[in-house]
Amino acid sequence: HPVKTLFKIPRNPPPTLLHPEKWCRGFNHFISQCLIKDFEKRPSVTHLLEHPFIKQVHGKDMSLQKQLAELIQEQQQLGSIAKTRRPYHVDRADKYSLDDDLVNLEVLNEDTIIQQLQKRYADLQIYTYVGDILIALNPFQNLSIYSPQFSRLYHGVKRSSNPPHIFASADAAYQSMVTFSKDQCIIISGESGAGKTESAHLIVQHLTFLGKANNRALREKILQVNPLVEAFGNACTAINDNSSRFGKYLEMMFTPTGAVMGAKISEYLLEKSRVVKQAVGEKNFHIFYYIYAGLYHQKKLSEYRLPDKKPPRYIDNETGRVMHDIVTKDSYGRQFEAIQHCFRIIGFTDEEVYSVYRILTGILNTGNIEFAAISSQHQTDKSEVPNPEALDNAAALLSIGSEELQEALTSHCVVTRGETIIRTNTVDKAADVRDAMSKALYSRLFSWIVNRINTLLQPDKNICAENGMNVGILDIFGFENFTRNSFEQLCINIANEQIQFYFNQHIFALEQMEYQSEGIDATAVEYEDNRPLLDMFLQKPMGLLSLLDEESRFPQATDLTLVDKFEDNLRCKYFWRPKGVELSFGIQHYAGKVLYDASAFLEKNRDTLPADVVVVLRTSENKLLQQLFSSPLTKTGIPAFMDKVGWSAVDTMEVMRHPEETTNMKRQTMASYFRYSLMDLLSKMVVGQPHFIRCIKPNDDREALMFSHERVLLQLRYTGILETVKIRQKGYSHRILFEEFVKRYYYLAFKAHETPLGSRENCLAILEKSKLDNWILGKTKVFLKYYHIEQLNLFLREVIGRVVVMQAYIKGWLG
Ligand code: AD9
Ligand code: MG
Repeated sequence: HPVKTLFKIPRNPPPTLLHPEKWCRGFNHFISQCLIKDFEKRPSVTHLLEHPFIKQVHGKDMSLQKQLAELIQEQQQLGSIAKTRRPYHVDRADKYSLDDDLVNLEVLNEDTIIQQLQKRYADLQIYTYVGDILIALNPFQNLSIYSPQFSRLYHGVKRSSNPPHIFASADAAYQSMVTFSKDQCIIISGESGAGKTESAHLIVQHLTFLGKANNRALREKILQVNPLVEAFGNACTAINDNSSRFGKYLEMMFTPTGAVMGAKISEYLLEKSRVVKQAVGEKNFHIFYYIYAGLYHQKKLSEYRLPDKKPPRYIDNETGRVMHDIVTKDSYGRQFEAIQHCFRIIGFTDEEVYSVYRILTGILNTGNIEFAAISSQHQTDKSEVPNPEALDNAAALLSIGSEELQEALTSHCVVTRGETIIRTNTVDKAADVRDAMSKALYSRLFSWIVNRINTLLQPDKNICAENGMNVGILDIFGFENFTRNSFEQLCINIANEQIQFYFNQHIFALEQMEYQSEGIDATAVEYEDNRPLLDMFLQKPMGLLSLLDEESRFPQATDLTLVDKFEDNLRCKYFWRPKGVELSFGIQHYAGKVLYDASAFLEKNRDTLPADVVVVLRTSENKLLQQLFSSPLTKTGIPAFMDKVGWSAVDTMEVMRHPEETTNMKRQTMASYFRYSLMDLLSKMVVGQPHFIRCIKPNDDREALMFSHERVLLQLRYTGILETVKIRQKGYSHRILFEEFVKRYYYLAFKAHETPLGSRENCLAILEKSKLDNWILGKTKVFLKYYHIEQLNLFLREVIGRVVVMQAYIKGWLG
C-alpha cells in the first residue's frame, strides 16, 4: 500500500527473533494496516497526522502532509469507483458474497452452476471462484477494473474482502511465494479465444505492481516483454484476432523479500508453417503487417526492397485487403512504432533491431521468389527463377550471394559412395525448399529474440539470484477445432490434453491417492481421466506420434499410408476413421471431437531444411543471421532448453516424481521435438506450487454480455468444473507434512525463540490455537481446506507484525 512508502523504515533488521528478510515486510505491512483501519474510521488528514506512529517516526515532516493528501485523493477515487461500479467496490471488507464461490452452492449440479455464472456475467462479474481455482469468463469488452487502484485494492487483503478477481489470484501466488519461499506456477487454460493471453498480461501487470523494485527500468522492461513476443508469435485466426501461435511460460523472478529482479521466457512450438501459408480468412504473424505498414508510412519500403503497391505474397492472403487496411487505418503502423519502443526499452541495440528488420523483410522477399520449369528434352525436373529481381532482393536483405541462393533453392547435393553429385529440384521441390528456408529463418529469429530478452532481463549479478524465487505463468495456445485441422492443430490439442491431465492430477488423482495412504476417509469424486487418450498419443512405440515418426522414416510412405497405419494400430475408442474421406481421421479429445486432415503430415513432421540452404545462410554478412545458422545449432537461436536435452518416457507422472531425470535426445522430427517440449514444460511446471485459472468463452460471436448456455455448459463439462466444485467442497486441497507445518506456523502457538519438534501434537496445538475447524490430521500430514491457508497466513502476518513492532520498540526506533 502507498502508506508503506510514507515510512522510511531502516533497512537493517534486528538480529534476533525474526527471519531477517521477513522483517521489513512485516513491519511495513503491520503499520500500514493499522493506519488504513484508522483512516477508514476517520478519514481526516489531521487525524492521521496525529497518529502516534506518524508523529514518532516522522516528527514534523511537512512533506508527509503532501503525500497523505495524495493518498486520500486516491482513496476518494476508489470510493467513487465503488459508487459507479456496483460489483467492484472498495469498502467490501467482510461483506463476503456467497455467490463469489461456487463451492458455497447448496444444490450442486450443472444447472445451478451455470445459472450462477450467467447471473454474475450479466452483472459483469466475470470472475468466480471454485475454492482456490479461478473461473474467468471472457467479457469481450474493456472493463475498468484493472487500473493501479485495483491492484492496490487487491494487495495483501483477505480474499473475501473483494469480489473475485484475477489480481486476487496473482496476489495469492505472490503471497504464497514470499511467505513460504517457494516457486509458484499459474496455469491458465481454456479454448482458443477464451482469454488466456489477456489473463496472463493482467497477472504480469499485478505481479510487477506487487514486486515493486526500486528499479523502475526493470519494471518497464518486463511490461514490454509480452507485447514484443506476441507481435512475433501471435496472429489472427478464424477464432481469435490475437491468437497465440506458440506456448509461453514466463517466469518472473523475485528476491527473497519479494522485489522483482528479472524475468525469463520459454517458448514452445511456434506454428512456423504460418509464415508461408495461412488458411482462408487467417493472417500471418502480426509483425509482418506491422513492419510492412511501418515502412510504408515511413516511406522506407524501397530501402527494404519491398513494393509499395502490392504487399508481398506471404502477407497477401486476402488479395488487396492488407493494402487497403494499411492505407486507410494505419493501426498497423502505430503497432510498428510500439514494437520499436519495446525493442528499445528492453535493451536491444539499434544494430540488432536493424538486423531483425532485414531478416523479416528478407523473408517477405524470399516469399516472392517464383519458380518455373525449364523444359528441355533431357531435363524435365529442372527449375529456374523467372523473376530474378525477387531473388536479388531476398539475397541482398539476407546479405548472401544471389547466385548461391538460387543454386541452393533449385538444386541439392547428394553424396553417394563418397562422391558428391548435384541434383536439380523440380518446381514444387524448389518452392518447398524456399518455404522451408523462410520457416527456419523465422522460427530461429523468434527463438533468438526470446533468448536475447532472457539475457537482457536476467537478474543483476549483484543481486543474489540463487536465493530468488519465481512465479511462472503458463499461457499456451488453446484447444482448436477448425473446419480443417492439420498437424499444427493436432500438436496444439495434444498440448492442451496434457495441461488438462496435469489439472486432473492435481485436483483429483494426487489428492485421492494421498487420502488413502494417510488413512483418511474422504469420499472419492469421479472424474473424466484423459490419461488413456494421452497415452494413445505419446506412448512408445505404438502411440500416434511414434507411428508418425516411424512412417516419416520411410521414403516411400505417403500421408495415406500414414492414416492406414494409424487405423491399424490405434485400436481404441478415441480414434476413428470416417468413411469416404481418405486422408481424414477423427480424435475424441477431452474437449470434443476433432476431425483432422492428414495431408502434408509427413512433410511437416520431417521438417527438413536442406543442408545446401544452411551452408548459404551461414555465409551471410549479417552477423545475426550467421549466428542463427552457425554450428552447433544449440548455441544459436534454438531455445536454451534444447541444450539441456531430455526426453525419456511418456509418463507424465514420472516427470512429476523425477523432474531431473531426463536422457539425451537429438532433435529429429517435429513429433519428437514436440514430445520433448511437452516434457520440458512439465518439468518446469511441477517444481512450483500450482494455481489454476480456467478461462471460459461465453459465446462464439465475441459479443459482450452474450451468454451461450450451450457453449458454456460444454466447457464446464469438459474441464470437469462440476467435479472440481465437488472435490473442493469435500476435499482438502492442502496437505502439509507435520514438520513443514510446524516450521511454517509455530509462531501461532509457540514463542519466537522456541524450536518445537515437527510432531503431530505440535501441529494439533497450532491448529487449536488458531481456532480453525474442519481440518484433519493424517499419519504424516495436516489436511487443510483451501480457505485455511489464507486464514493461517493472515494470523501469521498479524503475529509477525506484532513481534516486529515489539522489536522496533525494543530497538528504540519508535521512541
Ligand atoms: V488463443 O488460445 O491464444 O487463440 P486466448 O489467449 O485464450 O486465445 P485471448 O486472451 O487472446 O484468448 O482473448 C481473446 C480476446 O478476448 C482478446 O483479444 C480480447 O478482445 C478479449 N478478452 C479476453 N479477456 C479479456 C478481458 N479480461 N477484458 C477484455 C478480454 N477483453
Ligand atoms: Mg492466447
